[in-house]
Amino acid sequence: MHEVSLCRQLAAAVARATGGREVETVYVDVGQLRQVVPAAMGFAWTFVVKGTALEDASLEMRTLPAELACRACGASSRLGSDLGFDCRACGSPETVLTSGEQFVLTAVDVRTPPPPTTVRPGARLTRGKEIAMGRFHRHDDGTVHVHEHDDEGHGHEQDEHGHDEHGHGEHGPGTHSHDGLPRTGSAELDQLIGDHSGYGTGRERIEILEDIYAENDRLAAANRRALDAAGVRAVNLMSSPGAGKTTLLARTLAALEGRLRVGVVEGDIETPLDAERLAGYGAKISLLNTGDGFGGECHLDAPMVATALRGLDLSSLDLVIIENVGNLVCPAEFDVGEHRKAMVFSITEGEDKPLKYPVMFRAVEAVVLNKMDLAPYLDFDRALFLRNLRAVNPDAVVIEASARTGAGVDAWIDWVTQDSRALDRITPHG
Ligand SMILES: Nc1nc2c(ncn2[C@@H]2O[C@H](COP(=O)(O)OP(=O)(O)OP(=O)(O)O)[C@@H](O)[C@H]2O)c(=O)[nH]1
Ligand SMILES: [Zn+2]
Ligand SMILES: [Zn+2]
Ligand SMILES: [Zn+2]
Ligand SMILES: [Zn+2]
Repeated sequence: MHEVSLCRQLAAAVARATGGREVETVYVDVGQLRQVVPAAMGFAWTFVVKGTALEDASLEMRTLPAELACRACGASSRLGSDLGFDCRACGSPETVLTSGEQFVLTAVDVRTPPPPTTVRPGARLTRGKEIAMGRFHRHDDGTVHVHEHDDEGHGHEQDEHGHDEHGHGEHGPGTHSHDGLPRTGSAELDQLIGDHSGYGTGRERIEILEDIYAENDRLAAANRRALDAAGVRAVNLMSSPGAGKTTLLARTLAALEGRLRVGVVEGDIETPLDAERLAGYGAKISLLNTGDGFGGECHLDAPMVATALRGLDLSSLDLVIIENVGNLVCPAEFDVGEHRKAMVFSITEGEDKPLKYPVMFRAVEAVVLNKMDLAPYLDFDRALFLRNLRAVNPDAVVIEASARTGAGVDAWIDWVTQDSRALDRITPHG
């Protein structure tokens, strides 16, 4: 499940940011186009943190709507439920996404340790090591004092309980009560009424703003540098399960054998089956079983591909094709260091898929419309599919093919080899 993988990365980021402190709440902002289901996210979080130091940490997720800015008229608008990317104001397709793809760890609440020294309740200190939110905390004026706030947490930044109004800067020991009870004039009684007596731990909010994809993107850039240094072009090939990636790759390798030095990164959840189907064409295959130490991911990410690339001698290759895990959701979200993304779409999948999986269909430069040999037996509406595709991706190259019969595969081979340095060694087709 997509959410499990995201929660794993999130948990790692939280652990990095909090250094083993006890975490109460994790706050994330998730863009609408990340296609994260809040309930599934909550379930995945519970599953991922079970038995870890984050076991008791709860997850607060906020969904941010997708927003478009129009290059033609300047208007900004929200993506509608139909997920069309045209400007709502003027209808222009020249829009850029300004929000909706975030996945950001914004903050965590951690438990703060009890105050290091015994502090007389209500005592006014001038120095505090910790900006804490709880009984022992510091205010903007630098005052540190100890008193009880309601246990459900409060934000001094948001001024939820109105410190400004009651002026912590001015008051002396034991002269205020947060719960609105009248002062008795007796410091001792005020202490009791206001329950300023405890020295429990408090809560501190740590602002983080870490893009969960940032770590992946750094490694993707490193992969790309390694490929570039070796003069190798890389294509990330994606699709839903069974659309025909491996069948198309087998034909591709057969056609390029002896003409272009090809390496394949084969991403598969559990089995070596796809890799075995690609053996015998002279290509180097690096198998990545994502169930193998990577926790059964539903996509390839940059660290996995970095591992796989180490299994290929890049200096002896011209082109690397990465067969991603069959999945229309998250593979598109992870830059693995490729130069171009393409997808195989089987005409058995239904014309509505571009609208249901816009992130995938937007991410690619080429769509292979596969299993065209089945067209006579299906009621696939090609024009409707193309209309839906154009609504989310006006520029993608569409290649109609049958990986089974080989029809149209030449056009795909032209596309996939088009900027490989050894292109001049390829004899023209036909
Ligand atoms: N009729 C027809 N069947 C095809 C075509 N391409 C692939 N298939 C069949 O579709 C099934 C899945 O093909 P694969 O190549 O394994 O698909 P895949 O995308 O690699 O699948 P995963 O790696 O499991 O996601 C196989 O039975 C193929 O023989 C095609 O053009 N026409
Ligand atoms: Zn507009
Ligand atoms: Zn206070
Ligand atoms: Zn496959
Ligand atoms: Zn995934």
